[in-house]
Amino acid sequence: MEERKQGILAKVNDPEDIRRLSMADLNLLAEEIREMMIETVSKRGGHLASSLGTVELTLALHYVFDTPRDRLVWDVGHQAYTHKIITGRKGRFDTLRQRGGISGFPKREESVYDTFDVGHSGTSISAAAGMAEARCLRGENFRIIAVIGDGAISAGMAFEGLNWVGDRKKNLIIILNDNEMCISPNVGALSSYLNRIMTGQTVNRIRAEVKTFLKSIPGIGEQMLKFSRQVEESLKTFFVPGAIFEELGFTYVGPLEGHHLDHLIMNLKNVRTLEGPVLVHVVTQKGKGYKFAEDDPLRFHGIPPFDVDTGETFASGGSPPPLSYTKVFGRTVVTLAEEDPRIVAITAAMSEGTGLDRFAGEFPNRFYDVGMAEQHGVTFAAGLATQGFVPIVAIYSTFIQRAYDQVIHDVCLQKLPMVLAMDRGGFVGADGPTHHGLFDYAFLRTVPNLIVMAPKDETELHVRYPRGAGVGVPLDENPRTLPIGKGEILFNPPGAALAVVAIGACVHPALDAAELLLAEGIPVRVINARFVKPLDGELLCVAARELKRVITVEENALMGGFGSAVLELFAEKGVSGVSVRRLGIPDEFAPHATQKELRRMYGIDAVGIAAAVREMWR
Ligand SMILES: Cc1ncc(C[n+]2csc(CCOP(=O)(O)OP(=O)(O)O)c2C)c(N)n1
Repeated sequence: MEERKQGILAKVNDPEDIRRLSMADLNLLAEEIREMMIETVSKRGGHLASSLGTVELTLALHYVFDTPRDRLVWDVGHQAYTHKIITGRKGRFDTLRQRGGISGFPKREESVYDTFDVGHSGTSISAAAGMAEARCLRGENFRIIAVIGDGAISAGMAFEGLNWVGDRKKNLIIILNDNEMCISPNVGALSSYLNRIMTGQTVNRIRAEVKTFLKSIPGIGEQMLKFSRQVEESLKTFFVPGAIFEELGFTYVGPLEGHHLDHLIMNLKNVRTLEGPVLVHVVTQKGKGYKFAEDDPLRFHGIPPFDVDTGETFASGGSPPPLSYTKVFGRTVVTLAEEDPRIVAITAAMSEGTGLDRFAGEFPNRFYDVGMAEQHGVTFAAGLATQGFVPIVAIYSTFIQRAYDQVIHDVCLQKLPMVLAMDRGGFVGADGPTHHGLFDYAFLRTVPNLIVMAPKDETELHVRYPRGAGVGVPLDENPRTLPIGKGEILFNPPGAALAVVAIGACVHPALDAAELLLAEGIPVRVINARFVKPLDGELLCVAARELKRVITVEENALMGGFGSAVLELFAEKGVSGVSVRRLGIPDEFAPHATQKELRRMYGIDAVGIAAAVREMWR
């Protein structure tokens, strides 16, 4: 049995091989793919539950459609592991999310089967729509299929895409992969609507209504009814309840059972023949086929390495790791909210990821999960702020990029009080370039009325903080108020003749570097800048004038980032004759690798900072 199973996946190198398989072998292949996925993710970590839920759907899509000629466009892309395995990357699947290995998301440079780079939600429909226009302009005739989850379709962009596609009437298929889950259970009116569809009540009611209506049309009605019954046989549910989508200009097909290959293949073959925009509603189960992931899809959404037999993640040996920034934030918000009833908290589908789940438990009436809708979340918070509430909006740095205009136009322009707590500031590690939070210093510091701060460790945690564990410093029982725009000198040995000015997660590595250097006879002053804006002008200008050599360190894009702000300050204040070197991320997208590897690569860990100091010291 084992040998036979291995045999099928071994024979599959691209979708052409799949199209030759019998239904029985396809089902075995699905099993083998699940095994490979579980095995690999248990070692590498990754988005297991979502990808387990799309095994049959992916096989059916590649079986029925002529990929790569037909374009398959994934939304978010975290559910595309089967797609990767059967499109020439089986042999490299073991390198998933590792430095130099394959990405956890579709990536055009990796394969011709990856039609669009993804990581953020809601892009598939618009990207597919662009491809559809290009196809028309060129007079070509391939199929385009966007695959989007019930969570991702709540993104504003997805609605914009639906609005466009329904109107343009071009051939385009949207597969709505509905597992009723976002990362946590899905929220929103559309999600409830899909839910009602799945109960089947609406299906039957509308079917009955349509049939009565058809029968009432003399002559033609009877014929249409007969025809529709035939089509219904194959499409299973022709008179469907997707009224919302139908009204928007789509032919709705579904709900289809997403784990029966024969049923999926038969229906997709019919869908392939339909003209105009089509929305196929496929019902899947997140975590399908692996008990632990089925039972706890939230934990297995994005999971670090784990034991396949128990489903448990591996505890790091030795003393317990420091608290994560996320945990510290989650606790602090609860403490603050106990004292201040004006505080409300908002997340965009990431209660657990941002640590707000604790707040949600304590203050359910003051907590809002707006779904994968960052723009809405920020402006919604602005609305609350106009009424005297103090919203704490917790969104990962990379996703706040989505709500840039809302931050400018709806919050800062109106001087509304709000805390934007940006988790995952800096490198995120294995999720890679779509998810690193490397631009926020640069794009936020230009906005008037905004204070931009990054804590050096968990005690200072406030506005933007990195992924992962804190430094391990003891937490202040009673958080102190930090004066706005004030930095601090942390290390100032006698004879210091160079200042390392660091911000956020780079402060502790700068201190470590300073200790290394002191042992070599190189005394440097270490400054924790704390604020990107307003900068502590006095502290920084005094250091520059006194020491004449300054190195800035940040885990952010150099262009327009913290170091640039320091240079602007020196220019404005007429500080001259000072050598400045900026350490950070140059003008490129950082790849996926561990946070440690990336900090090493970009020279912003203790070793890199020390090396930069030595060079300048000479
Ligand atoms: C703009 C944006 N916000 C948040 C996220 C984080 N995120 C990744 S997957 C996910 C849930 C996706 O749910 P769904 O689309 O239903 O797919 P499923 O995982 O259930 O298959 C979230 C919130 C993201 N990738 N992009």
